[in-house]
Amino acid sequence: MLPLSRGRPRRWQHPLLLLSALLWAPALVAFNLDEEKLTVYSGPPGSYFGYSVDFYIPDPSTVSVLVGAPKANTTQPDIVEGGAVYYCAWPATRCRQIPFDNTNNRKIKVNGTREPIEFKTNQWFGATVKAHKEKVVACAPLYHWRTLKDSPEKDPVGTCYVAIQNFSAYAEYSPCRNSQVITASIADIIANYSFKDILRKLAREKQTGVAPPSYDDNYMGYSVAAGEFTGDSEQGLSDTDPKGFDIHGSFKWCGIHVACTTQIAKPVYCWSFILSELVAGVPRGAQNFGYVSIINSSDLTFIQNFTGEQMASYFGYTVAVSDVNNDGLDDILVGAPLFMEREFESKPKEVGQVYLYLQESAFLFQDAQILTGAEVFGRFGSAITHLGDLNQDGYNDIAIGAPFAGEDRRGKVLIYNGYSNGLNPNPSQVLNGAWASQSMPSGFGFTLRGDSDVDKNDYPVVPLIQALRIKNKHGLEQKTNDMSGNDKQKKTPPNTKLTKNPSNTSKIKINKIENLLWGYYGYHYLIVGAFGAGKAVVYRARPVVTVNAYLILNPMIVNPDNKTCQLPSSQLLVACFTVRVCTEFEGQSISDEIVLKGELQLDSLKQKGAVRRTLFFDYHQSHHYFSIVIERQKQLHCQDFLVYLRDETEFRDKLSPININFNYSLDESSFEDSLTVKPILNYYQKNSLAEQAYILVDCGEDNLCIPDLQLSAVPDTDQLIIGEENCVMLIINPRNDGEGAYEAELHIKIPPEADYTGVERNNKALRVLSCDYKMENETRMVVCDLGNPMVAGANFSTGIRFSVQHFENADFSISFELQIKSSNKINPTSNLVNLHINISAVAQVQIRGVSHPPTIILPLHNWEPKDQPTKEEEVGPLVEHIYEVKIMYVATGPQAAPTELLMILVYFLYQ
Ligand SMILES: *[C@@H]1O[C@H](CO)[C@@H](O)[C@H](O)[C@H]1NC(C)=O
Ligand SMILES: *[C@@H]1O[C@H](CO)[C@@H](O)[C@H](O)[C@H]1NC(C)=O
Ligand SMILES: *[C@@H]1O[C@H](CO)[C@@H](O)[C@H](O)[C@H]1NC(C)=O
Ligand SMILES: *[C@@H]1O[C@H](CO)[C@@H](O)[C@H](O)[C@H]1NC(C)=O
Ligand SMILES: *[C@@H]1O[C@H](CO)[C@@H](O)[C@H](O)[C@H]1NC(C)=O
Ligand SMILES: *[C@@H]1O[C@H](CO)[C@@H](O)[C@H](O)[C@H]1NC(C)=O
Ligand SMILES: *[C@@H]1O[C@H](CO)[C@@H](O)[C@H](O)[C@H]1NC(C)=O
Ligand SMILES: [Ca+2]
Ligand SMILES: [Ca+2]
Ligand SMILES: [Ca+2]
Repeated sequence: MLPLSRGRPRRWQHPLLLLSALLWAPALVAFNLDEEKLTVYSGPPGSYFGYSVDFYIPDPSTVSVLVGAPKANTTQPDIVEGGAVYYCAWPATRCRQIPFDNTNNRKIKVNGTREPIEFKTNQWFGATVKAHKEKVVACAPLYHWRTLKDSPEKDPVGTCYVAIQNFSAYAEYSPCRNSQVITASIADIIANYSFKDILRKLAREKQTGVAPPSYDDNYMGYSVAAGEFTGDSEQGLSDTDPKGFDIHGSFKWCGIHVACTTQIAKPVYCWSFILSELVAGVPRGAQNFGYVSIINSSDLTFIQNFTGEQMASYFGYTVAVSDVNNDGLDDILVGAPLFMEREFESKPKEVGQVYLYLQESAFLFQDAQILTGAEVFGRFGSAITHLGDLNQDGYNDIAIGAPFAGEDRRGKVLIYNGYSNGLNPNPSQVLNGAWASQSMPSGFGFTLRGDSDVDKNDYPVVPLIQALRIKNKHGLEQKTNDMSGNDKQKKTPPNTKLTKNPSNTSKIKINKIENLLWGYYGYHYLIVGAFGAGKAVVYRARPVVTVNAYLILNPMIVNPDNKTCQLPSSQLLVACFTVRVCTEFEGQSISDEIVLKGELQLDSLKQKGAVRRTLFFDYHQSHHYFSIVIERQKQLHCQDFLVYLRDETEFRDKLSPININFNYSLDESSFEDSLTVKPILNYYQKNSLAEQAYILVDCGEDNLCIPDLQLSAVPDTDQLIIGEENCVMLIINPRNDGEGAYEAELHIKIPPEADYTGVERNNKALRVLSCDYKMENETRMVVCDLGNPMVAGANFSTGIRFSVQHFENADFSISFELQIKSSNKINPTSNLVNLHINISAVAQVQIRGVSHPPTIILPLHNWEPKDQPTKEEEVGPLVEHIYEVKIMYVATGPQAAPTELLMILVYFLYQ
């Protein structure tokens, strides 16, 4: 078990937790486990109920839950807190202890007195529990026994019990001596069980090599999972088992793996195909870097290792196997819950990590995809479980526990959806524990168990066959014989009959079919243990409804002059069109009829408060809410809505498309049944769509207006005289040689010397435009309306007047910048016109000059020219000429001041 605290000063924890809570972005949707209809089981206080959990599905019609409570008191006489496993019927919330062992410690006679040979008090029975069909294995890792040496010692060997046939027979199995990972067949354990023979060894037991004592502290096999990593699984589908380990003639081999360490005995129970491999975590191996080994399950030799990247990160504390990218190859997930993130120059933060190794081919894995915990000391990666395809998208999904994360260290479980390239790095859902940390954290998420096993436990096979029978009724090809009931009839695995080539592709297919069937039977569950609070919570997946929706506008281009619809209760004729909404749905485990809440918005891109150009014919609103009842199997369900265009005088924008938006949600009130979980809309499918209608304008066949805007301009004067109050009129000729230009405007940038004074109104040849003065980004502009649209062939002249007088900073000319702009998509602007008007002045110039020094007498006294002068004085003596230029304006007004200019010319005399 991981230490709860690693001696880090406590005062650190609070501020960091607060900080990380701020950084934590919760998933927006709860997809797709139901967080309302939970089943919460409770155990005796202090019993650590929830430390281990598993499903117990003796037949496909019954699902129940097994919960380990390793500190529970039992009926065993004189044993204190021996630990127990509870059977919890589902969906009832009551649990009862399974009587694996009712006995006291066994005793032997030593020198005439009876002494205990074993010690069950505090043995932690129920620390692990695994079930397969009607068989259950649970272990007591801290079980001690008295060595039969001359000087007796208490040796913590751990022990396991198996129960079979609906808890009607029990047997003990206590294999741990020196080997580290042991596998044995349940059939052998039951057959050879003897209450008296404590040191019994099974003939066909398999174990890893005896490790030297220096490896005792490695925690070899602390976590174990099974998967296929050598590419030989299809042989496992054959009906002859080469190793002869199958029981009851089953095509799947079923055994116990017990990992024996100094601390714990953990069963993994059981894997299916004889040739699949074990994956064992060794969190303290490899000099405390931790590693994970793939172990050949037939001879328990090591095939491949993954090593942790950080010391004491507990890499391998958990391992899980799942095919998350649906390529038919099992992938490995490894948790390192104490991993410290070291950001540049900041203190390391213990956030935890999970590594996903995608299998590329036998013995070959991609570099790990890394998921990092979001909360300091959250212990992200303490538990990882395969969930099956929770959301029914064809990819297996994963749950990861962060048992000390969240508010009050309530614990969190994060759901990650698989996809073609691994796991989606953002969780689709975060489950929060309900129990605040008291004397100890509740540990919500310390233990996780998803419903269907990646190691292909064969219980899904029975529903598979039943489902096939059901499908056969619907006329599907009959492909399988009756495989339900007695295992012995299973001469051939039914899986092989589903497809012609029993290769990887068949495996994919089986995976899909299993997932489908699990969904079909509503069997997607997740059990989360919270042993600190003595709770186990069962979540159920909400069936996923995938809606396909279509929005069809008819006609898409609305001619405003085609006024064929008469508005109800008025004589008004309007142009109108139809909005058709069509929907259909897919989804497993849902009723044959669903109800959607639909919402249609007309002209939805217009700002709030702006005029919506279209309205619903029947409601005179631009918004409409309605219900859609869809039946399965029916073709598209369609509904029509008539929409009309307002009168052209009520809006200006004829060019921008009318956006029509449809969005929908599930009408949850239609799911009356309070027992079943409510379906949920597919989170990865957009639940809104939009289409656009266009107002027909004079834009030719293609209904696309391409204007050809031309602009020219001349001033009515070509001279501006400095000092005078100048008046200038620009005679402007805008032209449209193409199709209509929408919201066409003439933009004139005013130079700083000029001011806008108005539009020329007294000249009949010039059109009077409506113009406005505007300030845009410190630029002064005049903007004139050229029409909406500025029709094809428009060609006229207009006069805009300015006064020019501020010459302080003027150059030799001033310039106006003119352009036509429209809102058309193609060719929206005209040529840019830059109009220069010269500034003229008549001036009188005075120049005076002096030289300094006034005279130089040569040759210079004490001076010789240097061949390679390095200093100024070596070039020659300095001579300065100073000129003063005075510009006196002739035509100036009183305000004009003369400008003076000083020029200094510097020479050096040389020879
Ligand atoms: C088990 O019983 C002992 C004594 O009978 C008691 O002290 C202890 O608290 C009990 N433990 C639990 C988990 O109920
Ligand atoms: C049994 O008793 C004898 C003598 O009393 C003693 O020497 C011996 O160590 C005892 N054996 C054990 C196993 O306690
Ligand atoms: C298992 O036993 C319980 C009662 O202990 C009984 O209700 C149930 O029907 C049995 N199941 C089977 C498959 O025999
Ligand atoms: C059962 O146990 C005996 C010894 O107790 C052993 O010789 C025999 O091989 C065992 N049988 C199996 C199937 O393991
Ligand atoms: C994996 O590690 C184990 C234990 O340290 C070692 O015995 C084995 O040789 C390693 N296997 C490989 C393939 O590296
Ligand atoms: C006129 O509008 C009606 C109603 O939307 C439509 O069915 C018809 O096709 C339109 N006619 C033309 C010529 O656009
Ligand atoms: C005003 O300046 C901003 C930022 O420089 C720019 O994005 C914007 O387009 C400018 N507006 C006009 C009308 O030039
Ligand atoms: Ca294999
Ligand atoms: Ca894979
Ligand atoms: Ca999925």
